[in-house]
Amino acid sequence: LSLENSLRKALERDEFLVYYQPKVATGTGRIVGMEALVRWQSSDGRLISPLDFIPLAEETGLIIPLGEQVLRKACRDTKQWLAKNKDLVVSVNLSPRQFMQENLLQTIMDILQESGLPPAQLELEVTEGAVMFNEQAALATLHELKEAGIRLALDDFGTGYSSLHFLRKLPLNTLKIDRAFIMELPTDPNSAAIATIIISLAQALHLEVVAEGVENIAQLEFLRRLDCTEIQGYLFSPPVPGPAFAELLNANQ
Ligand code: G
Ligand code: G
Ligand code: MN
Ligand code: NA
Repeated sequence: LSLENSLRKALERDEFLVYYQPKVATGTGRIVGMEALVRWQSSDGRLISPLDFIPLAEETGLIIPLGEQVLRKACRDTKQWLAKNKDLVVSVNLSPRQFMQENLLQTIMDILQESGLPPAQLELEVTEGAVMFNEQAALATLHELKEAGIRLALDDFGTGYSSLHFLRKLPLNTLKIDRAFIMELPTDPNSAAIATIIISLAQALHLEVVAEGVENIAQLEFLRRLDCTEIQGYLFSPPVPGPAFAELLNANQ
């Protein structure tokens, strides 16, 4: 069976799970949101990383139905968890192909309506690559999503084009600093300089800024001194299944 056929079967059998990784306010340690990250639980019970199937899903177009399943599950789960924290925001990754989809806004609005999740509790993570492909269309789509009350984050900032042009043009709420720049903090002077500049750039643009891949206290303290709004990483928690995330929320009251 080819991987493509396996993916089709997996969609029919509902074998995709959504894990959640908390995003935490740097100052208070409070969970302010979480990133939804898909996993494939194959019929033999193995958990397969998105790195091993997202590229093919993107190539074959299967990312469209897969992305809808992820979004639907993430919105349903988050709606339940608002009872524990009414300010929770769930961040969902949008691939370039999903982002170029004709009826994206309507699909998302339908899922929000069906789940009862308010648009302001959903954030979509896009990369510069997705925007580059057709900048005019992308800008129009982002403005529509923003006007519908949905939040927008630029993911993996620093690794792609890192274009100031995009920062000026896109109606963003959040900038996510790629893990590559966090990894060697605070000892590597170049990483420290770059992280410092990205954070002050975000502040000057009135964007929230999330540091990804925070694994230790030294990194946390460096980011706290710079007033980086939020952190995400193994230091606080790896991505976990929904029920485990609900437990993290309970313990974080
Ligand atoms: O969770 P993990 O670190 O294994 O994720 C690996 C990569 O897969 C990350 O780059 C992440 O953005 C991507 N990814 C995870 N879940 C999704 C998803 O639901 N949609 C898309 N498009 N990408 C995802
Ligand atoms: O969408 P994005 O490419 O940003 O995906 C985030 C990826 O980073 C996920 O695959 C997630 O599992 C991974 N990740 C999250 N926190 C950490 C961390 O602290 N260390 C490392 N090495 N990876 C992380
Ligand atoms: Mn992401
Ligand atoms: Na990233």
